[in-house]
Amino acid sequence: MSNYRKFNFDFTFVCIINDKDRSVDRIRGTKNLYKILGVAKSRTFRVLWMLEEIGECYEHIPSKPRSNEIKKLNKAGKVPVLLDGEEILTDSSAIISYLGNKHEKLSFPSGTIERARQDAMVFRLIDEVDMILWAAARHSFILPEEQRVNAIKPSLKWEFEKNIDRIMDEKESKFLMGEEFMLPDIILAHCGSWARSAKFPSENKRFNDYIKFCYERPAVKRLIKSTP
Ligand SMILES: N[C@@H](CCC(=O)N[C@@H](CS)C(=O)NCC(=O)O)C(=O)O
Repeated sequence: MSNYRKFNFDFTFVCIINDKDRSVDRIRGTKNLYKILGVAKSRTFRVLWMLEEIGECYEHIPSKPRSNEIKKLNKAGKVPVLLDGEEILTDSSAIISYLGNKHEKLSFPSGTIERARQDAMVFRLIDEVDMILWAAARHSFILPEEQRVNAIKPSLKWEFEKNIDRIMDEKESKFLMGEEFMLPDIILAHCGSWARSAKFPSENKRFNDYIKFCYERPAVKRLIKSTP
């Protein structure tokens, strides 16, 4: 039995978006409606963005990391968490890859060379971009105060910029995987926006133009308007 089946959730706040006719009743009755848990100002944004891009209906429950609601679904207390029926899925990159594969959008089919390159890009972004921002966040407000090392930040900043420069130098087309917007673009553009709000902005002009371009997509505009 999955964890989700064992718990009877009574979500206190449910925000429903991506409902074309705004009918809450219609949405509630929708079979296979995704539920995405996690505050939008977190990696949850990547999943919300993916769901908006692929046009799937979902409920957004803006639970906080480490909240009891989240810990019941993910013992690590981390967001995002996606509920697909009774199945519980964690990790933003794994979730958007799953959605891309399942709905055959924003992702190359598994077993193809293009998909292997897409996966390599996702893992690279996690290693070289996400992990650096996360280390900076941990040493700012996540770790217990006595474990934080402020002096690490200039080094992280330097490494972040170096990695971004290299990724941008290698990017030959409009988007990371070519002329089409694909799921690795969600991860990188989100990291770019996260870096800015973490006062970790890149000075790479091509990168800044790329983030702006990605954030101008209708899917993001809808999200920014409707997420708490
Ligand atoms: N690799 C995971 C990381 C998830 C994660 O660390 N989420 C943060 C918010 S963006 C969190 O919930 N942190 C709470 C904690 O670390 O206790 C993902 O991409 O989803």
